Amino acid sequence: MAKKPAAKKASRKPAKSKNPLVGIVMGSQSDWETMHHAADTLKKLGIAHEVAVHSAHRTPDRLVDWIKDVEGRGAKVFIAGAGMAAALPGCVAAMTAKPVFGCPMETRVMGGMDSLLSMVQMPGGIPVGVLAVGRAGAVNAALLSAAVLALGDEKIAKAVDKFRANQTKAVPLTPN
Ligand code: RP5
Repeated sequence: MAKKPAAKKASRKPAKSKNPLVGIVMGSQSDWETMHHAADTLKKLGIAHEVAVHSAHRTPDRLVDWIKDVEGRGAKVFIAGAGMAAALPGCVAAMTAKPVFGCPMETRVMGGMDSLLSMVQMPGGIPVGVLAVGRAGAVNAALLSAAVLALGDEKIAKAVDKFRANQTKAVPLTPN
């Protein structure tokens, strides 16, 4: 009988980017299905970023270490995706004064309402900018990060303008 190929193990070695401007973190591998849209959008805009999985509940120490490390390497904005209790963006915001955008994951039991309400109810003083549940929120978190960076970076500003112009051009006048 043919041997089954061994299941791919989750990477234990973090893939460090050289000079990431945006740090994308998610609470679980299961969030990547949605969060890759944030990374894809930053890639389209040519913005250096780093992607990591660190959970506020399951790997809190690792999360703290990563935030300090990636900020030290130049990250100016953070995007955090999480579902259910969704504490991750709030935890990131507690540890950095940089802008933090939260992406609520769609969930099986409550459709993402749990993630959204949990994420948006930050105590005054520690802000998290929360986007829409699911894919649209992940894309918009990247675009909002780009808009923040564009304030001080002409190249990124041009890339954002180009993205918006192409998006406008792609909207048909009539349905197919
Ligand atoms: C959260 O719990 C994660 O962000 C994820 O959305 C959710 C479920 O995690 P898994 O059980 O799929 O790993 O912390």
